[in-house]
Amino acid sequence: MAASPASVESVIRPLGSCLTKLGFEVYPLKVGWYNSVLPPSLHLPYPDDTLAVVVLSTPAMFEQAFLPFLEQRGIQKPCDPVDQCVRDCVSTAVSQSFSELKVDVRYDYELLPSRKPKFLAQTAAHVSGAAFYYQQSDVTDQPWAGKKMFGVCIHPSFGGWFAIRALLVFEDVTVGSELVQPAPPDCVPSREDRIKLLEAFNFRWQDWSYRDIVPPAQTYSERQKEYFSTAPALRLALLRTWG
Ligand code: GSH
Repeated sequence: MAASPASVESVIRPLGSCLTKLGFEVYPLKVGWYNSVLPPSLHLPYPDDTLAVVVLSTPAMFEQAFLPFLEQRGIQKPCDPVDQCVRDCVSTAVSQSFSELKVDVRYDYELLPSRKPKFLAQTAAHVSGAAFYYQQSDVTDQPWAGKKMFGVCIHPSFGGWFAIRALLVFEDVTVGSELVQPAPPDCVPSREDRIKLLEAFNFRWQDWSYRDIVPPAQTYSERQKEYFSTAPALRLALLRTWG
């Protein structure tokens, strides 16, 4: 497909129209934005101007896609219903919208033979402008005495109440200067709040308080909270109690 200003729109519009109603969001990026912040061993093997799209699930995904998916399909073995649902939604949207295009679809749960993740989800979200990836290095004068602190992405509308699900690389779509890199909204600008965020995420992630570091427009429903706070091995039993 030739490079043209319509290329980004002609990918994002049909993809968004399939996936938004299912509770997902889609953000375009150039492969070069992603590769430029990573060491060569983690690069995506495509030219810098190749179009990619990062797919996030918002709180609505659970009710709009996941529960209907379970209702229709039942639970298949091996039992990874969330991953199955995301794969079903994304692959249906891709095959319906782009039967002519080569799309390399990488899911957050997939590993390469080297055991490295197929893509770094938080980096992709950050460079696309979808969600700021707060890392240890974003805190000046760190109080943690050399301890490793994991970073976390915060979405401007949903705080931590979202998940990064997939990266789609449109192998034959190249984009030029018409796609301008947006800065992700820095919704946790102060050092104090960044410390609070990283400590809540690293030391108390199970209480989910880090997700409320900014007032979220929407959080997970009580049912969704119950589902994700249940160990995966016990979720089937939980689903049965819901009938
Ligand atoms: N592989 C299992 C499945 O497919 O059902 C588990 C999936 C799962 O629980 N994924 C987590 C998730 O969706 C990690 S991404 N969490 C939602 C969240 O933490 O916001």
